[in-house]
Amino acid sequence: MASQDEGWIKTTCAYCGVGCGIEARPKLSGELEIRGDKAHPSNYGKLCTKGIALGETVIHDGRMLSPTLKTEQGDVTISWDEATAKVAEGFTRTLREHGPESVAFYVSGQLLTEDYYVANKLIKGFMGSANIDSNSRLCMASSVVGHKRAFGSDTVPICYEDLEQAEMVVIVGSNLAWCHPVLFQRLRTAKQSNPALNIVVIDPRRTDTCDIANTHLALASGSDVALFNGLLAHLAEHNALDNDFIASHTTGFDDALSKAQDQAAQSQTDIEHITQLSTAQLNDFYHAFANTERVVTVYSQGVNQSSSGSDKVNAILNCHLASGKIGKPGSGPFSVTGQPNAMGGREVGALANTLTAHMEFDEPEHLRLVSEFWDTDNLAQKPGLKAIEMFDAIDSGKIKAVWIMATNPMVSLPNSEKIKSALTKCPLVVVSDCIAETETTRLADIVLPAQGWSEKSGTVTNSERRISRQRRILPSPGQAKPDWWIVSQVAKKMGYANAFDYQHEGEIFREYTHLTCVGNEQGQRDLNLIGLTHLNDQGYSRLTPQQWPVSQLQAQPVTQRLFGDGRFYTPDERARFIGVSFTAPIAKTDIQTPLILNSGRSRDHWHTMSRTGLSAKLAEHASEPYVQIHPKTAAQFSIKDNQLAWVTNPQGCTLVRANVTTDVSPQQLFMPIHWNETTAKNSKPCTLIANTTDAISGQPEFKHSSVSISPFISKSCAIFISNKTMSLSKTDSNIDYWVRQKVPQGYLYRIESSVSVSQLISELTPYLETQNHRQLSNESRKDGARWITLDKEHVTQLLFIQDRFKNSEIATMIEAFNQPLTLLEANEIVHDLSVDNDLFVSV
Ligand SMILES: Nc1nc2c(c(=O)[nH]1)N[C@H]1C(S)=C(S)[C@@H](COP(=O)(O)OP(=O)(O)OC[C@H]3O[C@@H](n4cnc5c(=O)[nH]c(N)nc54)[C@H](O)[C@@H]3O)O[C@H]1N2
Ligand SMILES: Nc1nc2c(c(=O)[nH]1)N[C@H]1C(S)=C(S)[C@@H](COP(=O)(O)OP(=O)(O)OC[C@H]3O[C@@H](n4cnc5c(=O)[nH]c(N)nc54)[C@H](O)[C@@H]3O)O[C@H]1N2
Ligand code: SF4
Ligand SMILES: [Mo]
Repeated sequence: MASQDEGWIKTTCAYCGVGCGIEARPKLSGELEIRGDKAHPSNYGKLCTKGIALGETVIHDGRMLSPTLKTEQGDVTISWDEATAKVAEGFTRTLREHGPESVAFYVSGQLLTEDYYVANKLIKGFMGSANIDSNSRLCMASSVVGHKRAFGSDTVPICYEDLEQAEMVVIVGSNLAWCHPVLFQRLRTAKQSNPALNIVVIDPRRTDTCDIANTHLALASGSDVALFNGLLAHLAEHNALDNDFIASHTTGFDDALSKAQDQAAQSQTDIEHITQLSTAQLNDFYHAFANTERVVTVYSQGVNQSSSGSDKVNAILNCHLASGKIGKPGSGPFSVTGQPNAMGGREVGALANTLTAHMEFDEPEHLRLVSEFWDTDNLAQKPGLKAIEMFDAIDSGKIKAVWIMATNPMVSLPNSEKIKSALTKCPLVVVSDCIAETETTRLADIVLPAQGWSEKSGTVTNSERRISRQRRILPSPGQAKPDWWIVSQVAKKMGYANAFDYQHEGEIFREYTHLTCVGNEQGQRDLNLIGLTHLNDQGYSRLTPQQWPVSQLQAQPVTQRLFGDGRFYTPDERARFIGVSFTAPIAKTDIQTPLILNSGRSRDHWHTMSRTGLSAKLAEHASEPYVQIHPKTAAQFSIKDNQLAWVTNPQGCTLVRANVTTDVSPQQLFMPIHWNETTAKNSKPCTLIANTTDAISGQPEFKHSSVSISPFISKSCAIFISNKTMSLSKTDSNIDYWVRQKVPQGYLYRIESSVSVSQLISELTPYLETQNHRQLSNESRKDGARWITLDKEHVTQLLFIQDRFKNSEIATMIEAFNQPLTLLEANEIVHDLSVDNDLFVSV
């Protein structure tokens, strides 16, 4: 038996960009024990619910176990050798016949830096195409544009400590409490020890983040540019500018101010009108910002995922530059990253419009340096297509071969039907994932099993630019392989053996650190890892968290903020103000679609639920897809709390549970992004979201679609618990609604229908197991029918059908599930289920 402190392996959380350090230890049961790493400077031992539950999610339910060819006749298992040969042959042929514009990689912030680096090197360096984009396009692209426009580089200047050193923290379009919970805890603790810390939340919705806020500004959706332009004008008008900083370290101030003043001059009333905030609310906020020395502005998807996302970012950066609130302790703009390695992807350059290692396509010298470093004569010379353009090009047939890694675009890209049409038409769709059945793997020609968290090994970079190791802790199931290995095998088979002959992820990391130093001798670029270039395998294996730039390997975590010297990465080393003007979101409401749909995250689920969907504990917080709706709007549209409702627009429709709450404004609805066709019937907000984007960043406007809502009239309900997942298909027309929830030992399905109880019975009973199972049934109840399926001694299925269920009944069923028959017969549970035991018959 291991002692309290033996056997723990240090790694990093699988989820958000806070990048918490975790210690994990395998249990004999195959599960993992998890605890926070007290030595990690992101979290100092703290974890949130998702981090703590990681141990529950390393089960192998639903894992993809071997490379598979998807054919019309069904799935065919193939060897790695065959699979990588087929992928290599497919891409080689497409390149030969149609050129570099006909191929694409669509990758993800959930890849490790080593995976990302190799994928980017293969397509840009050797296939000669820059058609590689990441799901970071949906997430961080507007911030990248904002940073590059203002700073000349994609730099997050801040460190987490700044939140603790600030006197005011402005949180814009971020539900930090749910999405970056450990940072939120750090902020809450800072507020407890310094009650004077002023926290302002700017979000159309009331969220749990408001719990620690002094002020919540529920601005109109999409109006942030007007709000921050008003702030810039206020700073100028009230003598709150840092004129020395503006004069010595910036350019473009006059233009930015005049644009902001134009907005303010058409005047305060205009800003009030656009933002729907009162003069008092605006003035209080402006006054506090102007009169507080140390201010951090945290922002996230409420800013980035907008048709004016890039301008929103620069509107915020303008205010920090104008008041000199940057590069100083407790001060600065802070774009928090979403995925565990969103930052790493930006570093290696796995976006269509950047080259690599913070080098750019529009710098001939960078093209030369990278060609030389990779020893290639086929480096892509110009940017490729951004995610939305890429899927449009797949749909139009221009792109004929795509490789999707670690992302689920059928769920997460806007206009799901269009994505489906594109992937259905595309001659070659390769998908690398850990999970066999995702909406995207269903449309693949070849699927490749990747190692997941706890199996894979490499590095990730968090929101404060800190590089940490993710370490291998468990063996991987079946034939799952690291993503870098899969890409390298394909590269070798395409004829690039020399450039991809990696034996170990540490070699890739070392190569990447060297690349960050190329042409960077005078500190031309911020991203410089020279201090890590000498790491040998053992050093890599033991690597402790390092915040970049790394001039020297640090034994203890050190914290550094950037721009403290007022030097930026533009040619004249000055930051640039960018003049911005408010533009309204693209989707307009009208009589048919009078409401605005906002979408985002729920506390205990992660994206398309491939991992969090495996934890019974995490399923308890929100077990169904929902729509938040204001009581007035609910009354207007005849929708009752907890009733199912159709949310529709001409593009599509979804059916989700109404959650009537004053947290949203009367004009706005909010839907979570997590449920999709593998976990529910018809619940994806992306079905309703158009693929309109910010013109510069290409980031979709996920937070503002126009929709309508109407009640669903339910006549029958069922609760079906099974020890296996079931495929209730989208086409079962009488099952209008189903959603799957993980429960201990099985999966619970909530089902609702507009047909009668008896019709629903005939629809569902075919799903009962009969082979080698015994059934107890009670079909003569007035209000419905009940079945219990037994496998030897245990309940393996429970199916209850009636017109509605109380939550307490569902809780009792969950408890009864997978219990031995003797327990049922002891009557307690049978009694709780209010089933007359005599009525059970064995079949
Ligand atoms: N639990 C959980 N945590 C996660 C994730 C997850 O799936 N689950 N995903 C991770 C990822 S990849 C990301 S990118 C982050 C996202 O983290 P966040 O950006 O914090 O999350 P969201 O819920 O997408 O959106 C944040 C808020 O923006 C608000 N908003 C909408 N429109 C506007 C607007 O016009 N202006 C302003 N100011 N606000 C607006 C929404 O009401 C919402 O509350 O979370 C990360 N953390
Ligand atoms: N409506 C709406 N849509 C949104 C958003 C929104 O706010 N509203 N937010 C957007 C944002 S910010 C983001 S980041 C995206 C996220 O959207 P996605 O990236 O599509 O979501 P995930 O569920 O995280 O998909 C990751 C997939 O990769 C697999 N995977 C996990 N680890 C690995 C690995 O190591 N290797 C491989 N090969 N596979 C792996 C998982 O099983 C899963 O299927 O959604 C975007 N879409
Ligand atoms: S805050 Fe983010 S990184 Fe930290 S434990 Fe939670 S999900 Fe993981
Ligand atoms: Mo994200």
